[in-house]
Amino acid sequence: MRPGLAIVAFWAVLAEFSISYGSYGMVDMDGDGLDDDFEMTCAQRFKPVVYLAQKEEFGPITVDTFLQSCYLRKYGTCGHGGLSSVNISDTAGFCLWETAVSTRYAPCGFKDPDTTLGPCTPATLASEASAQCGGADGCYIRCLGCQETGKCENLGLDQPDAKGTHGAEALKNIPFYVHVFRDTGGTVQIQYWFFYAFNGPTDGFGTHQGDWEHFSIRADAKCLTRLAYVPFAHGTPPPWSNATMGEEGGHAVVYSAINSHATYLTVGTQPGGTPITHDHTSKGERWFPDSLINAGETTCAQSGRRPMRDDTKWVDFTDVWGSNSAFDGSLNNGACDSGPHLQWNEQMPDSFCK
Ligand SMILES: *[C@@H]1O[C@H](CO)[C@@H](O)[C@H](O)[C@H]1NC(C)=O
Ligand SMILES: *[C@@H]1O[C@H](CO)[C@@H](O)[C@H](O)[C@H]1NC(C)=O
Ligand SMILES: [Ca+2]
Ligand SMILES: [Ca+2]
Repeated sequence: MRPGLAIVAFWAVLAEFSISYGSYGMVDMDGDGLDDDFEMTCAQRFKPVVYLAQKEEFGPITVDTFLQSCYLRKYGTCGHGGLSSVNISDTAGFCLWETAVSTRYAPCGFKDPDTTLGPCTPATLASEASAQCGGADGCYIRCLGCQETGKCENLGLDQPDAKGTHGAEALKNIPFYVHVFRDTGGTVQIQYWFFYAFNGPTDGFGTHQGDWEHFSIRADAKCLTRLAYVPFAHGTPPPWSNATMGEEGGHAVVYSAINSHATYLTVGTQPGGTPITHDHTSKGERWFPDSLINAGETTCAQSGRRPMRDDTKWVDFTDVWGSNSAFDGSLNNGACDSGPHLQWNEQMPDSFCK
């Protein structure tokens, strides 16, 4: 190589280095001001051990695998709403499409009022939804193969993908998704997000596709000492606490309730998501993945925060993560329901762009 070329090559390498690495060798792809290696080291240090319930049918799944079974659908002008009240004798354990279509789609002539926009990919889901649906619950994703079959009973409870992953070895390869950011007072908050393909019924309530749950830890600025934690189950979370909890090899132990996957610290009967239901936890399959996926931040133009990589841009998807079609039995009423919203920023301080 001639000397001139060597110099050009040197500058090209240097330019590339400074674009992706910023100053002082720090990599901050999600633009939150924290070194991404620090975020991952921190998340690995405090990752919990999760026990699924004994006889849990609906195990976790990767977002990528789940989205392969999904289509983005735009709501039509009729049949969008749900029933205003839950008639449990109608719906307990049975989310039949015949019932849902006859109650929700009567004003639509009992025809499918919604439009299929196309398949979903992790990288394009959020941008497609925002461009074609306005990003404010103008769409939903229809998953578990219900689009191909045209209809599903019970939101697809019997579809093969609803079962997710089982067995300690296979579960090692199903990551927790993590969200790490600088919290109030210079502390670091680490959120561990657990994703399941299906939420089974709890005493007749809560059947839906797609299920996001999480557990949070707050650590000191250097991420060496745990300061507090909070398990999220339903509704208002309990206060942050550092009370002694179960541990295995220095890792916190949490329990995922059967069907609802709500997170608890103990085994047994737990207060559920409604005044009349109860969650049940027990020590079934152990889920302690080797790798974690740091999905980064949701896009915030003001601060420059953004998803970690192209294939984690799904964090920006603001519509529901499962079918809300009456043709799959969704009554949209809490018993036979649409998928959940991913509340990635719910526990961030208000000063953050949410
Ligand atoms: C609830 O559903 C049952 C069975 O379909 C029906 O007999 C009953 O009248 C319904 N109750 C109300 C309050 O709509
Ligand atoms: C919180 O509990 C953990 C585990 O027992 C302990 O290591 C840590 O020092 C505690 N944090 C504080 C601030 O006391
Ligand atoms: Ca970062
Ligand atoms: Ca982050």
